[in-house]
Amino acid sequence: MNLFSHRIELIDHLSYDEDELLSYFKTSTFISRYSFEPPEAFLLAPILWNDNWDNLDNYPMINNIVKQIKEYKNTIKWIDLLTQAPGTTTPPHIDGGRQVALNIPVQSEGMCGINIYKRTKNKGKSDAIGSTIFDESEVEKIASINYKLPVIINTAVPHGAFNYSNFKRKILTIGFAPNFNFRRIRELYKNYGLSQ
Ligand SMILES: O=C(O)CCC(=O)C(=O)O
Ligand SMILES: [Fe+2]
Repeated sequence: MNLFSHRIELIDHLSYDEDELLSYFKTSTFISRYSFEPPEAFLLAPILWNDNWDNLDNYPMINNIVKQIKEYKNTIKWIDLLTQAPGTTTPPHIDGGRQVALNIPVQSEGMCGINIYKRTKNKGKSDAIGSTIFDESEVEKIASINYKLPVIINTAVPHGAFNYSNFKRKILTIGFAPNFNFRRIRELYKNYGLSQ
């Protein structure tokens, strides 16, 4: 068991076309549902909210990806296109509305990825979408992970994104329903195959 096995896990057998995913970022309207500073540093364009599966008809490659995930209609609740501005970080936070996410890098050049922090008893501050935001000084960083392949991430413990490159960073982020935690989703993946 490696040090981060309860925080992040590589998902190495999904198949998808990156260029097609990239094209969705051009057509979507970006709405920031985060209160990170500056707010435009980290934009989430919602594709699927609360099981509104009809929306996916407009995004065939995303449809193709979710169909590779076992029991997707029971487990997946949110799908967002996330764009992070060059030279920005997001503060340490715990996600609102989900405990675990499958993040697929779509455009990820150079030094960008996530920071992982120790658990904390600190209460942090709530933001507009129910995430809990911490000051950097309230938490201890344990790792920076520059990931270029799909991963599942434990978003119920403090984490934050960084993009020290000169390019926009773009990821597809698939949020599981809040009753599924990282361990459960990882077990689905390890024991039965997250994909079907
Ligand atoms: O940008 C990332 O890789 C992680 C972003 C994040 O905070 C999340 O997916 O919950
Ligand atoms: Fe997050």
